[in-house]
Amino acid sequence: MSIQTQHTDTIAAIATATGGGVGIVRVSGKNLLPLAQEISHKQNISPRKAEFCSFFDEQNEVLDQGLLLFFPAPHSFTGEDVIELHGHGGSVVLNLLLQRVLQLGARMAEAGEFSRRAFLNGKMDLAQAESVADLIAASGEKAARMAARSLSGVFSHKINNLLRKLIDLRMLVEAVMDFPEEDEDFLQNANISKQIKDLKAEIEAIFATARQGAVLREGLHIVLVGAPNVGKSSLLNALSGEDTAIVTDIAGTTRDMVREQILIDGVPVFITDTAGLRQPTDIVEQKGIERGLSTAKNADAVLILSESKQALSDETAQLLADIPQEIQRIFVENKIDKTGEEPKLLNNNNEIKIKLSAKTGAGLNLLKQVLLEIVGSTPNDEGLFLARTRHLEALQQAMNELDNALIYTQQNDLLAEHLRHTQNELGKITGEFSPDDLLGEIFSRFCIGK
Ligand SMILES: Nc1nc2c(ncn2[C@@H]2O[C@H](COP(=O)(O)OP(=O)(O)OP(=O)(O)O)[C@@H](O)[C@H]2O)c(=O)[nH]1
Ligand SMILES: [Mg+2]
Repeated sequence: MSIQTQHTDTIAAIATATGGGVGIVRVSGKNLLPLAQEISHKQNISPRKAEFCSFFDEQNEVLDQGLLLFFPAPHSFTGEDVIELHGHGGSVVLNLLLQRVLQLGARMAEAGEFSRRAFLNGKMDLAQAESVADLIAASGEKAARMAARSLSGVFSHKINNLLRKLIDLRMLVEAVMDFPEEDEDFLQNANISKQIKDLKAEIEAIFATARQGAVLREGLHIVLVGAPNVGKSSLLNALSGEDTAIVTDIAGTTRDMVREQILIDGVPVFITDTAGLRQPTDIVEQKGIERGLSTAKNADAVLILSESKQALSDETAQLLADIPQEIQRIFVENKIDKTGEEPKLLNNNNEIKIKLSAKTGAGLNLLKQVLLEIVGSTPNDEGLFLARTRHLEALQQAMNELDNALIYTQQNDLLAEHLRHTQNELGKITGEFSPDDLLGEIFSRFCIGK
């Protein structure tokens, strides 16, 4: 069934997590006043006003008491009639209330269906709808604040601004195509190339911010690698403040990956400790090392550990050669307490080196600071918004299309075509040009009741 034809029936779901003091059953559909009257036995229900009432079952027995809220269309979250029944939060009583609403003609809402209706009824665009899910799932305070910013339209506003400029440009080009004999030099005079370059620069800036937002949404993934016994597991434990990984002075202690999630300044960071790199002594160790390698290849950053004043092992140098260039490398020289060095952060041509001690904790703050810099998280990150990989891809494609457009500034038909593609790509972010199956995919990842 296509999404467009789905949103005529009445949907209902428990909108709150179970076990709280108050629980909410939410209903959305057309013409819901009779349902509200039936369940509450009240005839006069004022829009958007909390009504204290009893909720009744079909035998006119009281199921629960609470507040009823009625939001007539179009002034509601979904843009349809919405009813909220605020009862007690126990899961049994909430389910009874939900059953009663289903009996009165509603069906169970699918995951994300309320938000999908809000999107389809023009209450919010796709980027905003996605930020609803992100706000609920936010793993840290920063991510939550940024999701709230996206929800309020900061990101969408930037995209719509770009779209407006792009449409102006397309109108110019298409006008010249329609009346070529009148405006031979018109495009030259309008300096189309410069306008395209300016637009691309704007997208680039938004891309940079969006990428930070995407990292914050997903969290920063870092992997600890290095020779046996350099202190990888000790560093994991020091960062997390827990004894998660086993630490011994036996080389080859860690044989499988150990993961831990921490928050640095509200930013979620996922740390993976790996088996020390050396010629494996058995198949278990070999598998452990292989897994570590493949995780490192997909990380946002790898921390390459060595002991202070000692060279990298051959195996570690080999691993470095295998890791894609775009993955940030941070060289950590551990155990400075043994050599008596001071904690230090060195940055030579983007080669970052940190001297620290996992044992005493000296220099750990320098490492945390570097990790936050990778996320681009500055104390003042007001302009940031939460973004998804999907958004980054669309922005990247839009930039590619503008590059193509720049090649064809002398060939109006091809120029027009690439500008049209650019607009399609940007439109995917706000949902203007998103096909049904993509929408289904996006909303199915929401929770029920949202
Ligand atoms: N003095 C000192 N000792 C450390 C420090 N960090 C780790 N160690 C010691 O070094 C030894 C190895 O530490 P681990 O954390 O197990 O090293 P690893 O890199 O995880 O080793 P594998 O799991 O075998 O690859 C242990 O005896 C630790 O106590 C440090 O900063 N200073
Ligand atoms: Mg270890």
